[in-house]
Amino acid sequence: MTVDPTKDQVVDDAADKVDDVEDEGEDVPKDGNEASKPKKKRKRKTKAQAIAEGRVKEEVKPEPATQSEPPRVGLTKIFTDGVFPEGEICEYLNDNSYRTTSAEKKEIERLANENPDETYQNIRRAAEVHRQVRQYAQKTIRPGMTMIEIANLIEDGTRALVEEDTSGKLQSGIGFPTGLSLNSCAAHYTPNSNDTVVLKENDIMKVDIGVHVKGKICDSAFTVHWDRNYDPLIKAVKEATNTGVREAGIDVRVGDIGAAIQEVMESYEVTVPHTDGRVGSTTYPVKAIGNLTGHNIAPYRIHGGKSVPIVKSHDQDKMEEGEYFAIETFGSTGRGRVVESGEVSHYALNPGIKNPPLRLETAKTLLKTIQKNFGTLPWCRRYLERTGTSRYLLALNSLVNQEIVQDYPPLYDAPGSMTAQFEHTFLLRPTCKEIVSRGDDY
Ligand code: 57R
Ligand code: CO
Repeated sequence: MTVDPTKDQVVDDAADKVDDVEDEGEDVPKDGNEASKPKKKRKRKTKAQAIAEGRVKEEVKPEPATQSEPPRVGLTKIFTDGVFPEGEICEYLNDNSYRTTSAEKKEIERLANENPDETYQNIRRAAEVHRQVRQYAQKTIRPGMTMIEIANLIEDGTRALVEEDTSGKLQSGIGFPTGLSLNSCAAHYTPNSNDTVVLKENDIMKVDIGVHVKGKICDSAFTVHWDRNYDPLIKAVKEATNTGVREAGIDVRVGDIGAAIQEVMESYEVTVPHTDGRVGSTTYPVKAIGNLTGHNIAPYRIHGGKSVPIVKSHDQDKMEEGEYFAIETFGSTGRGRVVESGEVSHYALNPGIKNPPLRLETAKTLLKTIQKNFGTLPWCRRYLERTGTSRYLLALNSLVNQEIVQDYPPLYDAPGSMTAQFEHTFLLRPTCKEIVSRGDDY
């Protein structure tokens, strides 16, 4: 039934039947003669009386809650009807413009949304968590904070708002480790628990946040900086990502998207005054990082197997109806290429692994912990430690060496270079493109 949560008394359907209920002991003829029994006179009782007498249960539907600061209110308490905000809707163009109104395409969408695992509400709920958590992150992150403090600020918010499922069923939670890559590090850095790094005023930090509901992952990233000299780098990457998202569509070749991204990205330059005592400044062309890519997203898998280049490429792969994509672009004042370096924090189970034969007992136990807590979702050492796991490094390295677990070392451009990233997740719906992670910030 529909209720008005602003009314103070709201009763369930049972209360609608109280009018037909007779009070006990009333209207019984004194002489016991059935024939002389007067016609039952029904006394109307109000719902309020019935509730007061405890004969019907009062079911007060809670008022929709508002978000707290720091954010800790689960989104199902705010969007109590289970309807979450749509992302930015973009009509398909040219050969695909028929999709906007096609009855066949609308029917395909309707059918998909009948399945609770496939409805768009899952990814939209993940995306709304993303927007609320990043809004708080953007106004709270300051130089002087440790990387651990920043990771906790984001992850505590995400876990609360998405109402993290810790039962092992993986119905909702963090989608991948919070990326907090600094300066020449473009991706795959999150602090391990012994990290002592403190954010500095002249750092450029890529904040990559992942949220999932029923395995539908919202993957979106932004960059924070305080040194105004780098404004053009940030603008180049933001525009390049928006270009990629705009160019994307059903039947579009990913190589063509890469060319469009690179064109926009590399139309910018950055001029930075010398800080080593020399007079003057150096101007750097902004380069797209050629060996990083966007990717499609499959259920519980951050990388679904298709890549979206961010430089011109002859990749003939096409985007297809129904696919989810994360388009992320990386700009750099360096070489425009990254290499793996430094201590690893990010890992993921290789897909298709079930019960491999393992000699080490500790590796068997660790694999079970990983399967139960993360499945094929990426995770980091801090997340493993939260499950109560300790002294796991030998067992973990053995799983990595046997290619059961994949490690993802941090990715660096040249020393002294600066890199930036923006990223959005979108759906290639049968009838339109929906940029689920779009916000008023980026
Ligand atoms: O978006 C284990 C993760 N992803 C977290 C996110 O692309 C991803 O081209 C993967 O935790 C694993 C890339 N790498 C080449 C060097 C092969 C990176 C770009 C950044 C990132 C993090 C990504 C990449 N590939 N998959 C998602
Ligand atoms: Co991504």
